[in-house]
Amino acid sequence: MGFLKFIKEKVFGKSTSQKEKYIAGLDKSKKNFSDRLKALSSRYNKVNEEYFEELLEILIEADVGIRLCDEIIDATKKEAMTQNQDDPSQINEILVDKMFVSYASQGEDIKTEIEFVNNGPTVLLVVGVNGVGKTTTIAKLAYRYIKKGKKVLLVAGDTFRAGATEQLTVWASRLGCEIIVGKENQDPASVCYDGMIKGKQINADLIIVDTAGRLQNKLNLMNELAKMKKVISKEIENAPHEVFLVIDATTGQNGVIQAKAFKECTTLSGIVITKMDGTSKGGIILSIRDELGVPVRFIGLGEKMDDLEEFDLDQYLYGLCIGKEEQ
Ligand SMILES: Nc1nc2c(ncn2[C@@H]2O[C@H](COP(=O)(O)OP(=O)(O)OP(=O)(O)O)[C@@H](O)[C@H]2O)c(=O)[nH]1
Ligand SMILES: [Mg+2]
Repeated sequence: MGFLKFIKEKVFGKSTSQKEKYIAGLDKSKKNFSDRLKALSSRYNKVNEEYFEELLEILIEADVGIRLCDEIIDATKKEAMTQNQDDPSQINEILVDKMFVSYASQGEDIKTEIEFVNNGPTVLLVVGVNGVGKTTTIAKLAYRYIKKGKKVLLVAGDTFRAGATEQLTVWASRLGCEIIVGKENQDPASVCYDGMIKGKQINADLIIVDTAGRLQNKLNLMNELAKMKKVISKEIENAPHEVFLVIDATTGQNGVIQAKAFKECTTLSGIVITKMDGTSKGGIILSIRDELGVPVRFIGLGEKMDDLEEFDLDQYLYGLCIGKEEQ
């Protein structure tokens, strides 16, 4: 069975609303990737070295990342030799299969949802550079877990950017959840402290802490995050339980560089990739996973509150490689 058929069958039994979101959100990426693969295979009768060079180019332009691109192409060539295959469309299927394997072989951490602790609030710290979509993602996550019956408290730890607190406050009132805010320029760690106290007092299930997106220098960032974490863990044992780094998919390989810098500053338990709907370079997900080894937990597929989906490799490959035309 061809790999695309295999993906179709796997996705068949999954949530259709999720499938539609993935298809719509990955439409631009699909045009830049799978439509180009198809166009390429129609220009060749048999594959040759030049064909593989063009394949490599398509992968690179999808932002898969050079190291991983080479690895995928090498594996595709090897498999083609083993199968004695030179039909271009079959080679394209082998390529997609190798992309799947490259992601799946990074480890069995299929966990995407936040894991709640048994007693007391679970704390999630959300970090990332300016404008990547942290605050929006926090609102989306709060919406998701409120819908699941969890009591959520937001903590506006970004006290530096004018308007940041207001933005989160607007979301909190729309979501109908509580929020702890600080004064302008108040030490974010002290806002965290207030947040933890409040979370325990109201028996929150989930406390989500927003942070400022400044990355002037690594030492500064490291110190600030360490201070926030220290205050949080002093009030709530083993907290923060999760630290999510938010990356904007439209920033391409720059996002990967940012991610590496953050990983050096603090322990990350997951990555959220936002604005997938706004990029044609959906291969960024594979690249991030390859270079960081941190699992992608959620992806943002639009600006609305429910435009956040847990990351699902099958749905992702379906959206990237098949899309709406062939449903
Ligand atoms: N299309 C699209 N837009 C998004 C997505 N996520 C966030 N945005 C938009 O990105 C912009 C920035 O989002 P914010 O949530 O304010 O980003 P931030 O990281 O909190 O920014 P700072 O607080 O300035 O560091 C907003 O206009 C959001 O609507 C997404 O998944 N898709
Ligand atoms: Mg923000």
